[in-house]
Amino acid sequence: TGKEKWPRGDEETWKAGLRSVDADVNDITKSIVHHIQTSLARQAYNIDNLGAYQATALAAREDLIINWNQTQMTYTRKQPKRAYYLSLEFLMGRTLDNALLNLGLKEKFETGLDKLGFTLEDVLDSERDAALGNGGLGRLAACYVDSGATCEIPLWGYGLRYHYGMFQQLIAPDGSQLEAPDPWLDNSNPWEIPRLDVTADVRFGGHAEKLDKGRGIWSGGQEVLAVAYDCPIPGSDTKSTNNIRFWSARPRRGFDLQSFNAGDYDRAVETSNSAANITNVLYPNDNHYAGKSLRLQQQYFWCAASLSDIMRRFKNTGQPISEFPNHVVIQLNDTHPTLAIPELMRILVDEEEVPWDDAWQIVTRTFAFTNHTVLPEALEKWPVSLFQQLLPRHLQIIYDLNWTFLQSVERKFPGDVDKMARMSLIEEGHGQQIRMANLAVLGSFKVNGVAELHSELVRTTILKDFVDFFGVDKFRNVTNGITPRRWLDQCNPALSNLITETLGSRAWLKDLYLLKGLLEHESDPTFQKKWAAAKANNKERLAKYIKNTLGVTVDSKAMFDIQVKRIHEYKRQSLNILGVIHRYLTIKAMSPEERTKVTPRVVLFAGKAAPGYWMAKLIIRLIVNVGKVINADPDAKGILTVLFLPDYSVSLAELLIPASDISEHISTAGTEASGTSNMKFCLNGGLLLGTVDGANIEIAEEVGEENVFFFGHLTPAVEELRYQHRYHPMPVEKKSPALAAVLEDIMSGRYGDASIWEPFVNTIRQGDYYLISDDFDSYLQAQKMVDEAYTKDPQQWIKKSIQTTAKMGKFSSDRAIMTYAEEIWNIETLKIN
Ligand code: Z2T
Repeated sequence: TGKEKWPRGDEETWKAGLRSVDADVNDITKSIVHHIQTSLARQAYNIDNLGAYQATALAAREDLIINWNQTQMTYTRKQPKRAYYLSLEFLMGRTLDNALLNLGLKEKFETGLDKLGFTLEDVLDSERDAALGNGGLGRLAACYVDSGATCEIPLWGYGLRYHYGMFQQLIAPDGSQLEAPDPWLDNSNPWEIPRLDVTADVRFGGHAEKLDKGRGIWSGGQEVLAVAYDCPIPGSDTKSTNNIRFWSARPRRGFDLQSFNAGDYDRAVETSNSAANITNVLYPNDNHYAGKSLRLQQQYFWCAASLSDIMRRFKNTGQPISEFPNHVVIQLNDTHPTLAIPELMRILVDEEEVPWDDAWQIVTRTFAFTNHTVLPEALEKWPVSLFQQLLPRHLQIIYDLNWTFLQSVERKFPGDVDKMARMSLIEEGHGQQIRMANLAVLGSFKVNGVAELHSELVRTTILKDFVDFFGVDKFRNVTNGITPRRWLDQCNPALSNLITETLGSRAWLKDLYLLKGLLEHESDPTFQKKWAAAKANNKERLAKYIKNTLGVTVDSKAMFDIQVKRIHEYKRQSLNILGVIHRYLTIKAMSPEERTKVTPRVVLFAGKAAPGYWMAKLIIRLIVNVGKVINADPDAKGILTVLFLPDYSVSLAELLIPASDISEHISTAGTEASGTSNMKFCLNGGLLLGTVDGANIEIAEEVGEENVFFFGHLTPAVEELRYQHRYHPMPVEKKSPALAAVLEDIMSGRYGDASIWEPFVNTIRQGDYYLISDDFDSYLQAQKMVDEAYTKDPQQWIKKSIQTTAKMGKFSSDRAIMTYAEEIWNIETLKIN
């Protein structure tokens, strides 16, 4: 009949069966034991930490799901405008600790587990990271969904359920990076809810036919089934619980029946393998476009499934299609989901029979686009030939859009053929290519960069023509943010408790500007002592981890100097390690008496290199081998330790970040779009050593220039410097004798055969695209200031640390997400009761 009464059966029985969310310790232990017994089929005598984790996760998940249901029901009833965050990466890390904190149940679970003979710490440590992302871009998406739920915004994420996340990094005895797969789903994933009934058919290949009025028909090829897996995202201290819907690829049932009929079983199985392949693995490239066919298939698979899901949900509201942009806004996380633009056109024009121009109106009121880099090697351009093969109908749509678009460019800038060529969606040349950034800008109503400097560079360089054409109002800035729940409360309980005790409540966790209340206490010696004790505690915690994993003893009283991020030439881990060698050579040249005056340092590196990025891997190898030599040298003992910590991850970041005295964010000016680890370190009271780049600039604006250590050339100088390198090269010996000495030391064989390092040394001697030689002396200067500030006036250092944390309010991802909501999405918050 379609309209059945709800609930079926007896309402009172239904109500009595509902589980309440205000559990006490007794309910919690009962629930954990229940899951051990019935979900895991295990018992008291054969349950280990992993089992206890799984049961605890299942118990906590019940509360998440209850809130999730409540939230989704409210959305369905109230039909608010919804925002969708399309991201190929969600770097979630672990979930249990975060879920317990957000639910306000951490203490009760701790007590309950204790009664069952487990420590919460061990249980939390048994969880594997969900590493469905490379670095900054993916972790940003995770912070944004956290803030969306916390700020009570109807925001869903859409992503891919990769079977293998970010590879596991191993360091070989010779110092090289090795990669192992990350089968993160092997222990089963308690945080996902399979929705085997929520599916979409996604077509690849076949042929496209054009009808009249821009309409088309796409048929044939092969269809792949997308299956939904939902992951609840709890807000902090609210019932509001949002969703990330991850798509998994499956061969369609009854698929390729022809092959079965023909008895060609092998071929049938092979094609079904290829369908499931689509969500097999995350591409491990950060800031680099590789152009693999399977990656394009991932992108389309995910865009098509997500849009069909969004369209189905919109249609359930009963609104006419013209209302779509008033109910739906879709944020494109970089150009990866740009195919959603022609796909929505295809759905509207071919399937909903909306006239072409009306459809384009709807599309361009629906999408907004975030750019995350200006590096040319990262800009996606797909060969037209590949589109022709996989997405023939989308290619037609893109050509048709381009035709109209170029005509309007011609009208606005008559005769400017160069401009037309630059703005075209198609790049001509040896084989045409589709410029995804141009398509993303054309199809979006707002475009934003991720920090002030970056957004300005977007407007004045890579998208300048589009600013001239559309007007500057379309091009905005939303400076990135981080969630203070995970990146302070969760990872740094020592400091979080001190802040809460000092400010008198936990309200700062949802209004980070309240941290400025700490300034009142910056000169109070008792408070300063407690502040320093929290840092010392975190350094000891890290030292213990280093002892357990690498067997190396580090002096937790030494200054901890940390650089953790993807290994990339533009991020200049090379500058750091060259500076370390300089420090080592300086120490070697000292008398034993002089050495006693050196400020002891522990220099820590971590980060993954893309498996195909040869130079980045060589830099890792150099760091590891320099560390080996220094750590074994009695002359440096107690004053310099250098370590590369393998397999950087969200969980390792949670251990490292609270333990830093100083962290390094030293990209060539103008290359790091924002950076977000800079924010994490500063929020945890670590000082910043960096270039005038990305969000470093805004951090300095907030915390005060006197509290950061800036060095190096500024963005406007970079172009000219590169020109000089190219046409008027100057030997390193002349530019920086200190750097020349370091390079010579590397080539002396001290860290391994010169032939190993020659290609690296040559990048600096020849071309030096990332301006190592230009910034080296200034970097050493800044490091000297760091040493002096740390040793000469420890109390002043603590004060700087307090001031830094106190002034980081701006960098909450709550502020960022509210800016998206108010200035881009035009969307309102919705309280869940
Ligand atoms: C990425 O992590 C970032 C940019 C990318 O451009 C790709 C990836 Cl995988 C295509 C980073 C930026 O490098 C970093 O500066 C920024 O903070 C982060 O995105 C989030 O916006």
